[in-house]
Parts: sequence; structure tokens; C-alpha cells
Amino acid sequence: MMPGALGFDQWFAAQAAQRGLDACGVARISAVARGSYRIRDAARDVPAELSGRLAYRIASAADLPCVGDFVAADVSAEDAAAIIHQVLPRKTFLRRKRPGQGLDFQMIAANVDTAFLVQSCHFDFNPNRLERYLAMAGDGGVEPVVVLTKTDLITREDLEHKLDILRTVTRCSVIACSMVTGGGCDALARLLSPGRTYCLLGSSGVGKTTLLNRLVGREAFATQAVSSTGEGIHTTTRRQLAVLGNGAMVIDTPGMRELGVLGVDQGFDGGFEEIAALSAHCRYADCSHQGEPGCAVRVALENGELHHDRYANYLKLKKESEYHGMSSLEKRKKDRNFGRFLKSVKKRQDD
Ligand SMILES: Nc1nc2c(ncn2[C@@H]2O[C@H](COP(=O)(O)OP(=O)(O)O)[C@@H](O)[C@H]2O)c(=O)[nH]1
Ligand SMILES: [Mg+2]
Ligand SMILES: [Zn+2]
Repeated sequence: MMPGALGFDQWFAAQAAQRGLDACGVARISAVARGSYRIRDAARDVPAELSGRLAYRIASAADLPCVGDFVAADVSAEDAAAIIHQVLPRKTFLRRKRPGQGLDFQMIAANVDTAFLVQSCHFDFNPNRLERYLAMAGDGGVEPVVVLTKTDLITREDLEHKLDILRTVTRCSVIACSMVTGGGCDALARLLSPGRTYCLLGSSGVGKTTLLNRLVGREAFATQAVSSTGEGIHTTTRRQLAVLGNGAMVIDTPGMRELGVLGVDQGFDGGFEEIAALSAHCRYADCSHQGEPGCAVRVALENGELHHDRYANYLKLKKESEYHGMSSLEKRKKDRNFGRFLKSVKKRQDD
């Protein structure tokens, strides 16, 4: 890797030199999806897999390469996957605690300079959740910038009100934008400097991939169709690093459903106080508010006290939250799959 290319600065060059690595053999992880990798250097972007030795040495999920990592790799064979031998130390990181896993972390992205904490100012706006993302950025040494999307869906007064709330939560920069009107997009694009790495973080459906496509200048990545609630379902299933025309790099991530930012540790708050208050009047204590008799939430919905979009978003977030409140049995199964994955890599090496 040429010094300066893809964010490979003097700090990383020194890390490589200290380990006796030739800078030519360093590449950057450009995509991760279910244990398969892509790496890129100045010349190309190719599939890659872990060397058997590296797989043997991996003790926890945090040791696995993640998008944005610089790695020592062998890309010599033209037709086979490149082999990743070593992960260079991370300058910064975005990671989350795996629910119920003690001190084990799942890496989201590495070597990010600035994280865009993206919330839609429509249904997704949630200062509590933003605080958790701010903590995640602070923990990993990443500068946060808050991005409020979909300003076209709310009034100017509502936006001002939300910006006031944000000012009580954080002093970092806040950019409000709309991909429909284009408002705020130039301000955001101006933040992106050559050689720096940015990461889009936020719930599914807030417009991260739409934003990235606009920055790239074409429909490079698939976005999702608008659902009846105006939010939607996710389509980004992997973490990927895009290089913009000016040399800035942007990492897109799946939404929090996949990353589980709403884990069991945090519980399900979601900021639905009025629904919580209503549910105290439901006939059944464990009412799911989806058709049980004597449900106070459904009554409020029918007489217009509770807005339908609020209700739909509540159900969506609740479902996401439950997904991460998996039983310990399900979690163990997941861990077994991870163990099996490592074993299969080791086996390939042994064969
Ligand atoms: N009204 C409105 N819709 C938007 C805006 N930005 C994105 N969307 C829509 O929101 C949906 C989700 O966008 P997507 O980029 O896939 O979200 P992601 O899951 O965060 O990557 C898509 O249907 C987009 O067209 C915006 O500024 N205003
Ligand atoms: Mg996306
Ligand atoms: Zn109910």
C-alpha cells in the first residue's frame, strides 16, 4: 500500500514496519458479510479469507478482521482468494458489547475518523438512542457528527424543536438534510476530506444508503422501498467501504436490528412513554397490543388518540428489541455456529 493511500498514514506505516511487514503487502478490508471478506489496495478489490494460522489465534469476535481494518495479506494468486495473515492495530474502532457475552465485543468498523450518527427526524428521532451511539463513538476514539435525515417529512418548527433537544444532548455538529429536497446535502458533502474515513451508523431505514449513493454520485448500493409508515425495511446486509471521487472513504453499515444496538442490556425503551402509560390499562399484563381483548392501546388507536405511525413504529422497534433479547439457548446456538466457522477455517488449513 502506498503511504497515504486509503488512509494508510504514517501511524499505520509505523505499525507495519514494527512488525516487519512490507507496506506493499498491506491492504484494507473493504467488505465483511457473514465471515467472508473483501480487501482492497490501490490496484484492486478482491475476495479474501483468513489464513489458518490467523484463525487459530483468534480468541474472540473482536480479533476478527472488520471493515476498515488494515491487514497483511497475500494477493499473489490471480484466481484464488487473497489470504489475510494479520490484522494491524486499530487506531480507532466502533464496537458494541455482545448482549450477555461478558466482555466480548462485536466490531462494527475500524479506523474510522468520523462517525455519522444518523437518525430520521420523522419516526426514528430518539435522543436516548443517540446517547448510546455517542457513547460508542467516544469509547472508540471516533469523532461524532449527528445527521438528521428526512427533514422533508416534518415542519420547520418541528425541526427547530428537535434541534433544540439535540443541543441539550450533545455539543457535536448536527446536520439536518433531506435526500428529497437536497437540503443540507452540500453541507454534509463538504465535511468529507480526502484520505479520511467516515462511517454511517443508525437504525435501519433512516436513509444511510441513500445518503451514501448521493455522495458516491450514483446508485452504487441498493436501498429499500418506502413502506406504508414511511420508514421501511433494511437492504444493507454487509458492511462495506466506498471510496468517493475525492478520496474520502465512507463505510455503510446495516441498521441496528442487525447490529443489535437495542440489546437486552439496554432493554426496550424506544421512547414510547405514551404507549407504556396506555398499556397499564390493558386487560392482560403481557398484552402485545396486537388484537387481544381489552387492549387500551388499540382503543386509543381507534379513537385517534394514538397516531397509527407511532403504533407501527412501536411494533417495529419492539420486534427488533425482542430479536436481541434471544434466549440463552438461541445465543449458545449462535456461538456454536461461530465455533464451527473457526473450525472450518482451521480444517481447510489442515487438509
Ligand atoms: N422522505 C424521505 N425519504 C428518504 C430520505 N432518505 C431516504 N429516504 C427513503 O428511506 C428509505 C430507506 O432508505 P435507505 O437508504 O435504504 O436506509 P438505510 O437502511 O438507513 O440504509 C428509502 O425508501 C429511501 O428512499 C429523505 O431524505 N426523505
Ligand atoms: Mg442501508
Ligand atoms: Zn394492549
